[in-house]
Amino acid sequence: MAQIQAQPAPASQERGRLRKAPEHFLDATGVRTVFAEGRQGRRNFIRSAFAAAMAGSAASHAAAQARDTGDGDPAILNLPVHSTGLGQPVATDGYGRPSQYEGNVQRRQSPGLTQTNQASVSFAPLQSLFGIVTPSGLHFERHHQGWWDVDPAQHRLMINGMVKTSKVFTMDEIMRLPSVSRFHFIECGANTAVDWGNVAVPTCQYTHGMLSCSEFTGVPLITLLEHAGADLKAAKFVLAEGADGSSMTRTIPMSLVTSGQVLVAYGQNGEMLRPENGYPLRLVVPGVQGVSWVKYLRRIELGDQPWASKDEAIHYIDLMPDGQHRQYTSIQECKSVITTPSGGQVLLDKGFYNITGLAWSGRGKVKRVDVSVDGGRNWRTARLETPVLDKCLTRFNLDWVWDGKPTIVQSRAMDETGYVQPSYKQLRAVRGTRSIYHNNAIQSWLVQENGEVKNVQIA
Ligand SMILES: Nc1nc2c(c(=O)[nH]1)N[C@H]1C(S)=C(S)[C@@H](COP(=O)(O)O)O[C@H]1N2
Ligand SMILES: [Mo]
Repeated sequence: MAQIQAQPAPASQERGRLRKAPEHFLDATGVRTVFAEGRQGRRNFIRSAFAAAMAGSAASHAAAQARDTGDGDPAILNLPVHSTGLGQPVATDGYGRPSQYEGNVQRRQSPGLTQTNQASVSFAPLQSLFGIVTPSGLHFERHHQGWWDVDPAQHRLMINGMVKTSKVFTMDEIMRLPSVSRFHFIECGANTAVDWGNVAVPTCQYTHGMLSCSEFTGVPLITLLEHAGADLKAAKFVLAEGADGSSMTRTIPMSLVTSGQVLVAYGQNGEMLRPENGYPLRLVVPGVQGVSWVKYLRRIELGDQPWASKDEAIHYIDLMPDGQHRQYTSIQECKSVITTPSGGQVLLDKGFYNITGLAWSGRGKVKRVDVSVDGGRNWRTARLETPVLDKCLTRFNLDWVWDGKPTIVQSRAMDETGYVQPSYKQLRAVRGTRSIYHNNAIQSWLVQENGEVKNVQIA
């Protein structure tokens, strides 16, 4: 059976692939098969794909037979220590850790990006993740002025501007209010930025890894504004300000707030926010680029026009082909990426593979993802795995039998507004080549004859 290696340090990735035994595939298929012949047909397809893969290689055929009969495979014949000895007692450090064999799954800093002392980025290892939730310890980070572990007892949130009375909340007061929990993605506006100019970025961790998805828990901002007696008729915008040295300030349209979507969040994936993600309080602005998700949130001001703060007048603007800048471009448009096979991975053999990836849209739910395995000539509709949620990562999967020849794999997402993810050609026709932010073009991965997967761009 063909397996996939990840580079660098392939061991853990390979183990991950081996966990998917054939029967497991069959059990997990279910709900949304796109094959006209239905579930049974798909079973047959997978079975014959495996048979083809086995027939393809005499060596792997022998190995598979040895595994099936237990004949000669020491991993079957010899009882390991963990089957005969006494295991560990309950973990005593009070907070669990991943397996020692998963040490390669880490957020990483891009070797290609200039790191100033504390203005930094780490990327989430998308190629190693399953489902849609990013484990908190692997959430990407973007700090304009370093991160802090802020004492919640000292932390305050002030609400001022167009309100009856300015109000200051303690964390205890905020956490007594009615809360909601919602799954949303957060994507830095600069995700995939380097690919505007070139394709030197080797892996999907670095091309798309300023993207994460969590269950956030907190209080809708509108609840706090009502407490302060906000003038919801006159106020058109809120300004959100962080308590770190970057003086992060962002204007957010009131319509997003009154719809109840914007949260003042303290929870992430069932526990308090991590310090690097804004502990004890951050703004959650679903669908909007990461920079507006102000961390260490300390102040909300209501006003009737945008503030044009440094983070929206000088930074986070897009240079257009006509020499003008686009400003206040906050929504993250529909986008997707195949995470396996992706740059840096190696397909060890021809045969069956589960193509898998992530799709998302700042305008709502993902409606459809099409996948091409021939450089964009033909497209097949992938299975969207449940749940498919509003402004949230959506996992897609597609069965594929690789014939061993060089080819290009791509995914193209569509959201519920009918918007379709553009090609680089379409994107550059409108936006030129000198933007940094909001690159949502279709990603192409070249699978080479030796199985190595590379980042390429198709005009
Ligand atoms: N206070 C504060 N908030 C901030 C930032 C920051 O540097 N300081 N960085 C912003 C940017 S540019 C992004 S992309 C997201 C990153 O969130 P994360 O570090 O939790 O992934 O936080 C935003 N909020
Ligand atoms: Mo960002």
